[in-house]
Amino acid sequence: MREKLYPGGAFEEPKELASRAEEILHENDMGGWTKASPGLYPHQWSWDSAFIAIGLAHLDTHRAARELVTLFDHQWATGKVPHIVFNMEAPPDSYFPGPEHWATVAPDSPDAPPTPAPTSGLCQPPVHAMAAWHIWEVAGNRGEDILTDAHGFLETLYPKLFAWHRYLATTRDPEESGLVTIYHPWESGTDNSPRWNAALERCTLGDQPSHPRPDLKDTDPSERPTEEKYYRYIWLVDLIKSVGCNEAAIYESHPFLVKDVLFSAILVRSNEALLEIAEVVDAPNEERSTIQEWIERGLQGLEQCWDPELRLCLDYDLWAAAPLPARTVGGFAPIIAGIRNPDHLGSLLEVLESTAFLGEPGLRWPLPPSTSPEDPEFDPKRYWRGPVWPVFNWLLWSSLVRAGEQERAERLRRASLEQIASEGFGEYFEPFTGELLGSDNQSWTAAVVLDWLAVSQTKTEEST
Ligand code: 2M8
Repeated sequence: MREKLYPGGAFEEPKELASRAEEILHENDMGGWTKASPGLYPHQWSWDSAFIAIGLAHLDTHRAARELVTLFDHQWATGKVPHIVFNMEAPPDSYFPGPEHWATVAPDSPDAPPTPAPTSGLCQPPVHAMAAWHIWEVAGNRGEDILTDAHGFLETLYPKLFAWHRYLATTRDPEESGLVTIYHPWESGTDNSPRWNAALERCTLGDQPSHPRPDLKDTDPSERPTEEKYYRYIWLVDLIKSVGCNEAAIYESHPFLVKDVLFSAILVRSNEALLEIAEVVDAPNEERSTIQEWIERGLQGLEQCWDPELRLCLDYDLWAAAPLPARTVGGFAPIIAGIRNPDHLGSLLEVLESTAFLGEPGLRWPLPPSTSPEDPEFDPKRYWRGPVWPVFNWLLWSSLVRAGEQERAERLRRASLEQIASEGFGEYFEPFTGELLGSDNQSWTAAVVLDWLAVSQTKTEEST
């Protein structure tokens, strides 16, 4: 057994943490939108931008709102918010697959995004309504002018958010199961997670030309997906392209159709936020009832995915008509959705504290590895297969706060801040040594730090 490194003592937040987080967001700011990281990710990623907006709100609510508005400027006619909006000034060999590879939908197709169309054809978890609501709440503490500005922002964004959620609740859930179907592991945001192993292995691959791997230029290959996995990712992209991103055709024949529980849980939580926004902008009652129905359906759908043996929520492979067993942080999806079943919540909290996650004695900090060290697919360095992700910890922390689990949430927040103060603003971290992995100066890590520090600020104000 490894030596326990986490001392668990008092931790003083270094003063420079906030200024460094602010600097990183400033350095990655492209004027109206923020690149996900300085080198590895030179474009605008959808859910990264939502988290970034949550952090930016503490610096400038107007700029935070702009982050979302620029993203939604690229929303497709279907309501889909693309997973990447490409930065056409980034060198063509800096990221693959880039805009040239994605260029696929005819500009006159009814599904086409506004021209020019520098976006991918996939999407990512819908954190956006949560971010928009957060901006409104922060603006509320900042005076009348800022609040008026934020009101205008919510009025502009609300119909777009509604169209986005409607797309997810209908086109991505024709079964009305309450669970969103993803077409590619990249849509889950937890891209390389073993959650997708069985579904990926079931797909028979056709011939595939070799492809570039610019992601391996500055990052150790042991921290990135294997070539074998990448081959499958690009192959799935090419299948989606081959039908011009037509959703009906994809649903008919695409080999990777998976109900993603984490994505679906984030949708439930964002629908709660959308309902709040609907109230502020005085949206029609009919739309509010629809949002409420989506929430109920989402919660029921997640309930169906409960695995009594693993005591986690599992994704579901539509072609195999079978759950996808894996012990990953995705299994905590019901906590993120705001689960109402107290037995399942209790079980999830036990699993979270068990040796499968936070109770593993060798952890550098008591933070959940993205894949449990007890899962046979655990890999402590490879992305989403074991490392600790601050952005996921923020999701879990904020969900625990909502669930009334203040103490657990606070432990997570403090350990996360300690991790970042000690190692830097990494994309992810090795769970046992604490080593920073993937990209340094990752924007969403800086953003969640700003939000966590705002909580410390409130606590200090309350105690004085
Ligand atoms: C990672 O994903 C991209 C593909 O979308 C990649 O590896 O090239 C994931 O961690 C994803 O969740 C994240 O949005 C993106 C940018 O940070 O990087």
